[in-house]
Amino acid sequence: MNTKPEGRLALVTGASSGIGQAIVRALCADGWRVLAVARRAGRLALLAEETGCETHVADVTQDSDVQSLVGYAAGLGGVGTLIANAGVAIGTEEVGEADFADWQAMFDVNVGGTQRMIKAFLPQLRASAAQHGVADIVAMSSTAAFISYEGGGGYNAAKAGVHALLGALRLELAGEPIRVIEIAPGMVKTDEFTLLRTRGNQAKTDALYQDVENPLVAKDVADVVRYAVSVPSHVNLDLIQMKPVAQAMQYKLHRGPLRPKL
Ligand code: 8X3
Repeated sequence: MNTKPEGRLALVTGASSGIGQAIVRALCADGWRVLAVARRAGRLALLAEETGCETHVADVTQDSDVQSLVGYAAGLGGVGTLIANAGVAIGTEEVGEADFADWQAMFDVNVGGTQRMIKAFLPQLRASAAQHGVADIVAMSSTAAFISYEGGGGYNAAKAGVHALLGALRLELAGEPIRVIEIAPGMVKTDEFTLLRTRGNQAKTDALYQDVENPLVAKDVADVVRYAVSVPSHVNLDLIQMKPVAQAMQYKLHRGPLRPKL
């Protein structure tokens, strides 16, 4: 039997844009109560108007923000599904050139934000698991966690860190009915991710997606998340790697139409 939301609360970080926003939409449509979390209040307000989600402004790199978020979520009955989606890639400099401040910022959001949220919400997740028989931790890594590429060093390291901590967590939670689900997307076309990575260079951003037939979009990833949290509670889709068909791997990106070889 598929796992139903049953009034449980799903918390989504990085909810003001891209994949996070799409996850909020998908889970609300599936009947979840959703708490959308991000730094940008205005965007959260629009999302709440559209979907009926709850919202709370917080920066996952700030302990005090996360603590006030814990209190807010407790007031809503506690979190049963944590979706640690907030992530960022900054810059494309090579290892020998990069400014460590950029790497630090990536580690703070991707690794630190994920760990901080898991640590803060484990008590609520455990309480929800006790009540419903299951709780979920979904975290966004990337194909970049597994395959390095030139100019990706800091992001590769940050996402490899996310993958590594989830592996440890899954072992540490063995024996508890808590699923640890890692989603590792490849090329996803969203409004902000690559633009931020290229420091606002629109031409460079457009060039990346040039002639790629159907890169993944945020909704594709959201649909996988909604599926992963809805499968029967004994099924743990522990690592899901997803890429557009045009991307066999980072280095094998097909530009132009996809055609069968007849
Ligand atoms: C983003 C995927 O291909 O830019 O997480 O590394 S990629």
